Amino acid sequence: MSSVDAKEQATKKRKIDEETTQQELKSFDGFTITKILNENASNKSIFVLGKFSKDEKCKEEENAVVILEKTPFSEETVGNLLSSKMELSLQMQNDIYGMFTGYPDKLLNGVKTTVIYPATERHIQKYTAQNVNLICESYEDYVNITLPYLQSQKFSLQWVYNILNKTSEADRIIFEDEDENNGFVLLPDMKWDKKQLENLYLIAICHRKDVMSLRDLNEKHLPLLKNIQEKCRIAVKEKFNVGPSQLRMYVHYQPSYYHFHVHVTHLKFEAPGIQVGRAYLLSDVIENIEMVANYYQKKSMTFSLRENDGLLTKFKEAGKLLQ
Ligand code: M7G
Repeated sequence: MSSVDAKEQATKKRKIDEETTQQELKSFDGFTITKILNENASNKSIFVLGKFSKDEKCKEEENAVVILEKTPFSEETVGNLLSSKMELSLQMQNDIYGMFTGYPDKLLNGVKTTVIYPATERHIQKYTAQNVNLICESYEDYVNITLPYLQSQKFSLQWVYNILNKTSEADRIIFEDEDENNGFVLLPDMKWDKKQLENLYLIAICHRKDVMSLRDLNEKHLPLLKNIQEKCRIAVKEKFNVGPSQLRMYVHYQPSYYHFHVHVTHLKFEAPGIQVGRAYLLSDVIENIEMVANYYQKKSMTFSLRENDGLLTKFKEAGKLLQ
């Protein structure tokens, strides 16, 4: 067997091992917490670094990042919650005011649990609470600093290719346009548990593999961008009865994953990552390119980078920090 074949087989086996491990995970028995990476009281989430104990099915000594999030209430389930199945324990009573802790039925008490295993150092950095710094990147900086760094460091895109070639999440696809230039797959983002429409979060991933980010877009990509905009609007209206005026469609710069994709969220949802300096409305992107074909090869982009981000170090080394 050639060394390329052996490498391919080892990658395949590793992927199968990883998927088996995730599928067979039934509880956190044997999980040890190494560190709390971040916690957020307002959106009721916690980001934990840990390890699974020695188990044949789990790779010893490999890190796992676990994200726990309490999910919003919904009109459909609140009736079941306020029933005889909910046990109440009185915390305090004063006149007409009572404060209780309610213990709902376990089916109504799910916690959205995301497991990234094995987690790489970049995952750990991504989910660790850190100070952030504002960077102003000219196109020249992009070519000289950002691009070389990304080419050496970027996150694996295996999960994206698994979606595009239907080896993962095929049953979750909401819409697909198979065209190799302008086509894309629309499916629920990992951030959405599909329970409430108010926090609808979908992701449209384009089929073509030659667009890393906003920086690569020019007038040749207008048909792709317009196709995503138009067909996502139709698909979301048909599937979820959420109209275009209730949708926020945007791209991130910098994204975490450098294969072009568009975030599609409910307008009511203050999704993580919609802040200024990160999210760019798809409609603005289209219009900017219509006005100036090479807009994103001219425009300086301002974004924040976390303290431990290697890209920040590169900007610091180049003396490009805002003073
Ligand atoms: P991004 O702008 O590259 O980075 O978006 P962000 O994660 O910092 O926002 C990538 C999007 O893909 C995010 O909204 C993720 O939640 C989503 N995502 C990431 N992974 C690994 C998966 C996955 O395996 N499946 C799905 N459906 N979505 C994912």
